[in-house]
Amino acid sequence: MAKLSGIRPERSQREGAQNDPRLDWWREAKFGLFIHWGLYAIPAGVWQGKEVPGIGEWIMLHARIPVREYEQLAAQFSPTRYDAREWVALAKAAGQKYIVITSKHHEGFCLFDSRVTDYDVMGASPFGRDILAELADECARQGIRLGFYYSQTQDWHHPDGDGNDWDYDESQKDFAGYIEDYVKPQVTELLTNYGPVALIWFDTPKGMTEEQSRSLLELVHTLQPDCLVCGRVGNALGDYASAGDNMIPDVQMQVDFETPATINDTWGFKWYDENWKSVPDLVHKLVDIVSKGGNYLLNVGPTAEGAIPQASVDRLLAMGRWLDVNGEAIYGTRPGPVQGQEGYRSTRKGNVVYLHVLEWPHDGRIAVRGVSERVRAAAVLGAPQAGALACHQEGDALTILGPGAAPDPVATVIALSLAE
Ligand code: FHN
Repeated sequence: MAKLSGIRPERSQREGAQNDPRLDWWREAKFGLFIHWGLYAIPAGVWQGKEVPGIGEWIMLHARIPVREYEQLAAQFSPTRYDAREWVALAKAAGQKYIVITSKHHEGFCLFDSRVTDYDVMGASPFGRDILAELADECARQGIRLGFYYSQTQDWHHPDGDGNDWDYDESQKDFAGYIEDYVKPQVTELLTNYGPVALIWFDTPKGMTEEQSRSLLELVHTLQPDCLVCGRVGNALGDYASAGDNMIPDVQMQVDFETPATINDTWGFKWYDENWKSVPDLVHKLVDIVSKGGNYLLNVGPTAEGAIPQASVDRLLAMGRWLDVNGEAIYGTRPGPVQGQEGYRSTRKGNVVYLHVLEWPHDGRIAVRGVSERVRAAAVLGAPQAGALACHQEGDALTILGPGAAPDPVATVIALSLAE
């Protein structure tokens, strides 16, 4: 088993966190909703009439937009369609167990009421509603955990934040001062004003020193001991490891990890990005990640008006329908014994191994290796009428005789009950 495949060492899990019970809910959850929302949803991938290549939330950097020009967008930020109740209900219907929203992305604009800056939704936009407060209330009401993404290193608006070299002279920046006097007070606000926070999703640690990463970790744990810190706090200090964007490790991992992923090709809304992943592709990615011991944090990028694009909604709801039938093979499972076999994945809970058949064989003959315990019965999840499937086992080689066509065209799960 590879230890760090697909995960940069500095974004790995800190020692001791693997057995930490504070992660229990997160290990059970498997599937979360990521929300990237900020001023970048207004230009939506276009600046001065030109389509700007790259991910939508990076438009300020990619088009080298001066701070004084970019910050004017705040005056247009009035997302009248924002309805926290709808967003939370969508995540729940999708089978997602936690939500992570950008409180401040690299552009620097804050979606929450911050005393440390006026460049926030209350001080700089006509909207005048604390987006995070509404979401936190709704998450509490509907019973789903909420975490905050916070860009601790890059801040293209703040003169001492990392990344903006078109307005500011990099050599004059006081990055350490920015961490102490801006990042820490804001993280404190996030952990003080919004009730219990499930996790803080730091990002792009870049040049953070070990001491800086550690002090953020400690700050979070001091303010809310149960709040988790994502591996992108840097210096291998996260409570769980963070895989690269859209990266799924090749093999089963020994660390707790999460793959953040786009549903099309952008995180922040870009009106012309129509490269939507298909529902089978998204479900297969979820299964693949879970079978290797990870969580899938799937992103949506709401529009400037506050609507989650319909294409995202449709896909999430379809995933939820698949999970309604097959959720027991996902939530609370650990990686199963069938690993590294094209077209198959496996998860396990107690005495049941769930065999996920991603590509149904034409003759219905399913042959896998790795199940060395005796299989007592095999049945397709959600299809009790299909009854028990015939199985033959020799050593760890298992053959199951299934129907000629896939019982579920998205992905079929066969539950293998093992002898006690
Ligand atoms: O630069 C960001 C990017 O905009 C996005 O937020 C992703 C999400 O994982 N994180 C960074 C790149 O890895």
